[in-house]
Amino acid sequence: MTYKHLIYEVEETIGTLTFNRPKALNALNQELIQELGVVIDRVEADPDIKVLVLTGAGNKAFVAGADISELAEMNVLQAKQFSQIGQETFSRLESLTIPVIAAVNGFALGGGTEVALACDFIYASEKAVFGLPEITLGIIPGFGGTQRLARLVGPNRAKELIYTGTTVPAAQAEAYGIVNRIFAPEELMAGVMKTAKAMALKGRVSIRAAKEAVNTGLCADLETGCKIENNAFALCMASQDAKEGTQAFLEKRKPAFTGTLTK
Ligand code: CO8
Repeated sequence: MTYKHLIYEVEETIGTLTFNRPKALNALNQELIQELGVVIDRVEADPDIKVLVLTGAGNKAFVAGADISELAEMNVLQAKQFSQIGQETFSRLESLTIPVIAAVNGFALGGGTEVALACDFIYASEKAVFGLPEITLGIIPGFGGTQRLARLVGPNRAKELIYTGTTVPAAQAEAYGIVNRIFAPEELMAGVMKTAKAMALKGRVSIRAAKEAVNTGLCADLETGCKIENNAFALCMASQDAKEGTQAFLEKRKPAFTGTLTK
């Protein structure tokens, strides 16, 4: 299947989704967000995909935000609906049961930072720039940025960035905890793929359980979070992978995970 604004490729067990509107610095228009939803459907339905990577076409931008030329023409209801569809799509991305890595290769502004924040973590090129500059357009982030950035870096840092619209280079974003690792531009994808492949070899059930425990637990108090972890841990113990992983350790060999539950 081909897309107008995205490229979706699969190599072995790793899917790579490339935002592909380089002339507009990969800005998110309504069609692109709809296509993103279709790719998420595909990833959800494909048990062979173990990790999803997001990146941007060209050497300048990951995503330079929502498409400002479209935004400028929207009335209140259209803008509200676009914000809601974007939020829902990014939440679906966040809720995928496999790891999702943002490979941020350039500008990640507005909706670009927002979609990267919906991924499990961010690896960035030295050239990457992050920020929520919507305030300079007389608006605010509308794809979950006020919520995810505040949860990640704390409310005070998030408010400073959002109220001023300041953009920050990769090194600053790393210091704030937005970015996990920084690479030379030509080494970014190799670094991302190395981590993706390492995660793809792990058990699907335990990866899913770990992601659910962290994500769902973060929305709860510590006691509830620990109960969520406890249930997720017990679920892992029902998997073939738990038997295989522990047995492989005892037999001093590498585990071969299948991602299946026992009956
Ligand atoms: N939307 C549409 N087109 C864009 C966007 C964008 N967000 N960003 C860049 N472009 C286009 C430019 O218009 C230009 O097109 P053209 O060649 O036809 O003139 C082309 O991309 C190249 O851009 P520049 O010439 O501006 O390149 P520079 O290197 O000079 O600057 C920047 C690069 C700094 C990234 C600059 O393009 C810029 O500031 N872009 C806008 C960044 C921004 O403000 N992003 C936030 C957008 S709002 C948003 O994301 C809200 C999300 C929530 C929406 C909720 C739904 C209602």
